[in-house]
Amino acid sequence: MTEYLLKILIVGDGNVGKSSFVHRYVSGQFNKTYKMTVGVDFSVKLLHWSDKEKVRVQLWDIAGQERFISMTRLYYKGAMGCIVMFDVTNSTSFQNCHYWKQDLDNKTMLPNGRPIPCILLANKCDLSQWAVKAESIEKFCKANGFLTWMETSVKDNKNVGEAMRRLVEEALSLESSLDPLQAKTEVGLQPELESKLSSSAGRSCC
Ligand SMILES: Nc1nc2c(ncn2[C@@H]2O[C@H](COP(=O)(O)OP(=O)(O)OP(=O)(O)O)[C@@H](O)[C@H]2O)c(=O)[nH]1
Ligand SMILES: [Mg+2]
Repeated sequence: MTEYLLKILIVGDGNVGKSSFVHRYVSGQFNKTYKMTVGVDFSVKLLHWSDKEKVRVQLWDIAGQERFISMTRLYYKGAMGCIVMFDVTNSTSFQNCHYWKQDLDNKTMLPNGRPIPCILLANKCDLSQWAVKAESIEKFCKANGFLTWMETSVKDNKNVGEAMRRLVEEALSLESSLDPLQAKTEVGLQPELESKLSSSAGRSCC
């Protein structure tokens, strides 16, 4: 059995639903109340990807409030994929996805020098007051090198698993085309990191 470790980032403005997304993906639950992330939260989900492969998805849920943004370089290191999220009822959070994508591309890359694969998520699609048109999202997605975009509702559990599946698939395909030794080696967590990780709800470390 080969086990892959994939570090996935979740970025975007504050209050767009990043922590809710991670919570839904890892524990299947949704919480209505907003609890601001401070620094970064960690979660892990173990996927039985195939008969021969397990994937340990390590989710780095990065605080979106402006005061935490100076730390991002530290958090991005070693990531193999990213979700950039905005809230469809908040046009500023959509416009700021440009900033988030640039921040990622400027501060991190894959071992082969290419940008890390990113999916753009239009969250809170259950709400009726959309402030962003689907055509604008499509255009923005193509112009900024995203793999794809999807509308999600963490509240209604729409496209949460699908988005993650697409991203993990892409990250795995890149990894195996890079360095077979690196890709096929069984990987463990760094001990100091492992102590900070929880298997369900994340915990702040900074
Ligand atoms: N209607 C609706 N509300 C949502 C959805 N996803 C998240 N929310 C709500 O949006 C609020 C913010 O969610 P969080 O997940 O804490 O936001 P965040 O992006 O992690 O914010 P920061 O930690 O500040 O960066 C919470 O009150 C959630 O219940 C959704 O799909 N639909
Ligand atoms: Mg959060």
